[in-house]
Amino acid sequence: MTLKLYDLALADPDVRISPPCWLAKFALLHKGLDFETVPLRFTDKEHYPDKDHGKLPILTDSDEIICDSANIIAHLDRKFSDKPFATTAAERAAADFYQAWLSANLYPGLVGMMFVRVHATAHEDDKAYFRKTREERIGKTLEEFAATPGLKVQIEAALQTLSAPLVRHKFLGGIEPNISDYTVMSPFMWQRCVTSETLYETPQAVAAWQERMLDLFDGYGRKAKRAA
Ligand SMILES: N[C@@H](CCC(=O)N[C@@H](CS)C(=O)NCC(=O)O)C(=O)O
Repeated sequence: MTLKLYDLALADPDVRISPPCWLAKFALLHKGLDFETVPLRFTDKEHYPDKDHGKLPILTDSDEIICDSANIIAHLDRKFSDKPFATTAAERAAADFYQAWLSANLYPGLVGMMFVRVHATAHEDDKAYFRKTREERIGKTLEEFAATPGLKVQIEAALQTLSAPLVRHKFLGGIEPNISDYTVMSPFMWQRCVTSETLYETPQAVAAWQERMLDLFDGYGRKAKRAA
């Protein structure tokens, strides 16, 4: 069995940024699997295992091609069922809540701050593509988007909510990390790999949890290369 994760890279092929790619990597690590990552840039589409899908992550498991982080997680959980990502229906329900919280509360502010920074660190050959596709999506320039009033306040409010479970629990999964932790940590890995700037205040309980997440799997997240 050969597991290969096709992983989005910036100008430096060792800087891997994408939140869904991070989710897939945490999932593979959780299962204790050996896997290889293959860096691909935004415009490297001809090397994507599924060019029509055109997005990463993509996992290849021997001859099978699995696109989309949700399908990768389902595939891994089906095939390697001894270490489930969530063990009870309550944990799965909580994971659905955290996914919705990310989309509604954290991502709007974070994306506003991050797009312009991803563009700055993208490969020269990717910059025009990244700007065009993202500006079409947001309906303004990356710079106007980054200047949206209230991004910092929005993120800090979201993090106050996230600190509520983390004041009392080591992980969102309780004593051990589960799929909720991997899902919520993934955008913070995006930020960490793209920029070292302090963009907003992080509550102590959230910062301590992020440190625990960085330490998991022999410090896989902590060791990940960051853009210069
Ligand atoms: N729903 C997909 C989202 C994948 C996705 O949007 N990936 C982005 C990177 S975060 C991508 O590969 N974009 C390529 C492009 O914009 O051309 C998943 O969870 O895998």
